[in-house]
Amino acid sequence: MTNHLFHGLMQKGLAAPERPFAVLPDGAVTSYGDLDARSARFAAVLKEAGVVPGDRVAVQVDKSIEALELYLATVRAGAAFLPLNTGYTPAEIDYFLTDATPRVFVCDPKAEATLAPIAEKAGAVLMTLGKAGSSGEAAGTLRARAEAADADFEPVDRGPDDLAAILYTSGTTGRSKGAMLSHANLLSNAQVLRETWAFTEDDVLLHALPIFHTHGLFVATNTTLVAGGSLIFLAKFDLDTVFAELPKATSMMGVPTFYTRMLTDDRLNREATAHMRLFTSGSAPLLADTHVAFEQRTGQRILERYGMTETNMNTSNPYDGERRAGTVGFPLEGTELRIVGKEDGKSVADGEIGVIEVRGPNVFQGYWNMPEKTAAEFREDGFFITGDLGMIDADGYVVIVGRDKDLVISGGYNVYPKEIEQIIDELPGVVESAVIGVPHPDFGEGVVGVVVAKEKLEEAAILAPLHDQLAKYKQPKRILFVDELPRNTMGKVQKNLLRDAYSDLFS
Ligand code: MCA
Ligand code: AMP
Repeated sequence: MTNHLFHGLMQKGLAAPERPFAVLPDGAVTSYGDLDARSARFAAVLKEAGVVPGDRVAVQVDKSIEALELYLATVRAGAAFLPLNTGYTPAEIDYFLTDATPRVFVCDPKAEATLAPIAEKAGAVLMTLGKAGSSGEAAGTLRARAEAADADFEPVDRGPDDLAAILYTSGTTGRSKGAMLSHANLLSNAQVLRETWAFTEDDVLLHALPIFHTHGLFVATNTTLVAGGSLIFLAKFDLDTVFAELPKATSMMGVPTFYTRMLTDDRLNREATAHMRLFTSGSAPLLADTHVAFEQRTGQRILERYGMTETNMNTSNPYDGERRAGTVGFPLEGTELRIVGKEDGKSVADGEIGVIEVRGPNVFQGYWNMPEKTAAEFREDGFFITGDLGMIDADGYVVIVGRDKDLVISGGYNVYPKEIEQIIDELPGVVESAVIGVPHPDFGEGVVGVVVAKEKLEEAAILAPLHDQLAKYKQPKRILFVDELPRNTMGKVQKNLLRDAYSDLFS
């Protein structure tokens, strides 16, 4: 039987099961054969728990090889993988489980007691998955059951259009939307990135990204899998570990904060990076200054690319050829990209700014349970409206100049102001609020709440109630009080004026 994504990703690995798939800093190796056997066992456990093709398996666990095995197991069992940011609070998890109604929810053993009632309410079977090397209760129920399970689980038949994953992305209306990604969406993008970036079985990718988003899970992991390469798998981005492991790597993928942090460290120099084949950056704009500074220090030109949860990767600077700072390069093979006027939706001339729209095998199937939102974000001819503003320069490079959507990107994580404003506006003593992003030396943009209060309030009066409701990265780094918010003649809050007024807040 054929499982489009599983077999596509594992083709090289299954042919060479002894080859390493992932190496941990402590030297522990997971081979492709291990990955195959363990994902089979996990798939068998999922099936025993009642998972049938089309079901969702939601997962909020610390980064580990087992979590990747669970991703492949879910695909193998014919279900859709739904990874959740480990920073999400129980209140946020409640929303996702209620909306997605997964058959199974897997969490960390330490979160089990808190999340059990939420899983029960959503009708999900709760299992736990602990850190590698842990034993007993800390290892979790999933691993314990897997030990007794069959390692010959036959991958469930799934075609290119079947659902492989749902990734939630916050929305400008404040409610998160589940982007439905098919087997073909994920496999085609991994294959095109392997070709574009020349990944082979000799590649060793330094993996320091989280694995609950597109970048760390699909761009980094799937591309390595289709190439039959291997990962140096780090728990998180930490400068000491990155510099210790860099000599063994051939390539690294990061968000701009990785590169600005590396630039603050004297260990970054030509010698430390001379053996590296490729550094890529994405998820947020890489400042041209960072690109230039990195090249001056190392001789390496970072390759910037552009994507979205809904579309996977859309464009990339060339592997061979000029990697132009401040641009995201050219549309990937098979992806069409056009720039249209915001009002009339008609293509604009090259060099003019408009909204970026894309179409291709990489573009998702729609939002889970939200047909109206899906319809609103697609044109009749199948182009997806990204909400990013861009232009095409004289040489065909795509330049992202801003966003038509109200979005802040902090350290590569997306923060939708509406979600935070809705909570702040409900707090006692608050008249209204506007959440903005302003330049931040470490995170690129820092989240700031601008609040109009009825009475004198302290920052803590606004920040404290957010702790239980919002993941840490969404919580404003500062709250500023003003007498009124600037508005245009239509009554719309002029966030650009606020951004200008507070542009130096973190400098
Ligand atoms: C951590 N904090 C943050 C962030 N990360 N605050 C705002 N934005 C963040 N991104 C908080 C911590 O909770 C802590 O708060 C304080 O900031 C300092 O934490 P620190 O130890 O410096 O953070 P860290 O653990 O080192 O994390 C920073 C990081 C991480 C390494 C940049 O955020 C990260 O791995 N980002 C990658 C995100 C990513 O993978 N995005 C891809 C999305 P306190 O001190 O108060 O406790 S996929 C995507 O966008 C698409 C589709 C694409 O194109 O790729
Ligand atoms: P996400 O919600 O995580 O899917 O984030 C997608 C958004 O990240 C895009 O719509 C862009 O606004 C932004 N993004 C991703 N890569 C880049 C890049 N290289 N430059 C600028 N913005 C980017």
